[in-house]
Amino acid sequence: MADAPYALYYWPGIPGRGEFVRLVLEQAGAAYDDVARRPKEDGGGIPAMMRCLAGEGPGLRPLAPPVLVHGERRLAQMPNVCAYLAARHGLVPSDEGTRAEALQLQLTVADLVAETHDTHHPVGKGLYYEEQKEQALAYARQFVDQRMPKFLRYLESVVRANAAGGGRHLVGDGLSYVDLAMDQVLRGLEYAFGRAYAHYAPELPGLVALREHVDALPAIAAYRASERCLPFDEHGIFRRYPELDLLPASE
Ligand SMILES: N[C@@H](CCC(=O)N[C@@H](CS)C(=O)NCC(=O)O)C(=O)O
Repeated sequence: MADAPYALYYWPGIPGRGEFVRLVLEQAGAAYDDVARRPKEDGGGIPAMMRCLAGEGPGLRPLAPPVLVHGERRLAQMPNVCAYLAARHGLVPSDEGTRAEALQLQLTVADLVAETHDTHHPVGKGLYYEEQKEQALAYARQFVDQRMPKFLRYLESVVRANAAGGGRHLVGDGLSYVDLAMDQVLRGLEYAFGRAYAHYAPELPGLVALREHVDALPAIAAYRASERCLPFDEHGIFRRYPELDLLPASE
């Protein structure tokens, strides 16, 4: 089990929530099979992911991807998967209390991811964006004016409070999976809501510095320069729709 290979199941065409798991694996230097990105003929593709979601294989049946299979375990829920990997690869402090704090922050980041997704799908996940454009504009307005700054200012206060102890990370003394997730969300928000990102960035020096630090980590930089890393586009969670890229209303 300790040496069992990792298999990741996630939609093959988008970074999405799978990317948070990939970043932990890449920073850990762990080998993994990104199953659905392999050709169908090679046992990969969406059919392989659907078989996994249907319960084929070991462990608990998951509701939704990303899913990590490791030996007899099959784990889902992005923060849970990242926390599991981080504990195995030294990407979270070892004491119980700090681990719980790290998970709290990762779940908060996951909430921000979900709300960002809802800016283009506020009515229904099963509908196209084009069927909910009017509601998306209203949702994006409150996201850009209220929710995005609420989350980012909170996370900035967390990194600053932790930095007061001499660090530059969100939790603990060193790099954790939460920092990797934060980096990905900042990049995604800048992609999707470039005008709001530019507006709020000057008041977020701790997060911006953290992002620069994570972006420059050799393993992360090498991954992002590789074909393994998929770019953001208008099929994923962080989508750039010019009509939703609103300038925040002045407060
Ligand atoms: N809370 C879950 C959300 C999982 C989720 O929404 N996955 C998306 C892809 S990013 C999906 O394919 N969902 C299918 C569904 O919910 O039916 C997590 O953090 O992993």
